[in-house]
Amino acid sequence: MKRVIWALVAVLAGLCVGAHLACAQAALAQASPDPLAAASQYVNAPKPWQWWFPEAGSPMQERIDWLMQYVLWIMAGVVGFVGVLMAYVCVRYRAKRNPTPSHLTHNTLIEVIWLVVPTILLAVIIVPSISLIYYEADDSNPYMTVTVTGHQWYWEYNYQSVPGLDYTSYMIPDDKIDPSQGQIRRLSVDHPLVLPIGEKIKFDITSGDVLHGFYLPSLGVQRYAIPGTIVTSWTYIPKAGTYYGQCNQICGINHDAMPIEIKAVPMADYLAWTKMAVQNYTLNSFVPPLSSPPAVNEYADVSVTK
Ligand SMILES: [Cu+2]
Repeated sequence: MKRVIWALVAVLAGLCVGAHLACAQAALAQASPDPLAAASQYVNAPKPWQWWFPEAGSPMQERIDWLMQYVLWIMAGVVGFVGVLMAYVCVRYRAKRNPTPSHLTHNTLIEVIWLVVPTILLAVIIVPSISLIYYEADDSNPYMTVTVTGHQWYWEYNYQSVPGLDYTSYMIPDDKIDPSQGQIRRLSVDHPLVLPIGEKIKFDITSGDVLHGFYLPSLGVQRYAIPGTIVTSWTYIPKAGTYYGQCNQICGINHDAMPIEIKAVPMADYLAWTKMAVQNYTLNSFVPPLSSPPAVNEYADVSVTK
């Protein structure tokens, strides 16, 4: 009897493994020939004369947008109310119209109101603020983790769940930008950070030299990259597309030349891309044509030498 049970368990385990493999293969089979093609359908880049936040590309940025407007309207109400009150008092109680001023110094009702109302306002601001801080800090149970290392002046991405996948990402110099390929001056890079959509992705952020800033405005991520320590953050991108960020901690002469480009693609494409990237992107063993930035930043140098 025991043998029969063990045999059944073995058959079931075999079926499970087989099903998993079949799933993985099916996912790979769905991948399009260019694994990054899906990312060009939607481009979340800054627009000329843009003055508002970028379109939110993650739930975190949606919540930041919401909280910003929520607090903004409360502030607008307070400023408006105080402004109108000041104007009224200035006009109504000016010396000409009110030659004998009142000597009243206390009014219990007003004093209670001006303590209680701001307390209520602070309470309705602090509850969603603290809740958002906790939400941002919760990087538990990610699907995958990428170690992001800032260097002078490029980014390095190490995929912890894909052995050997560790590569550098350099800005494409201005004279090599090809707009017909969808490349954007000062934002496009040679090797973007590729992430699957619909999964929680954790970032372990650090630096190899000086302070950098890993800043992804449309995803609501902003963390310092600090030498010798790891600061974490996370994202979840529902929509396939291309998202941009920049180093936002002044880190030296080419600080402006280390943008972040993220290609968010469906899982099947992501898996297909990792296979390709492991073979081609290994750090220090693959020197792509554009991976080395110019020895000096022409623009920065011009301003320095002038
Ligand atoms: Cu930097």
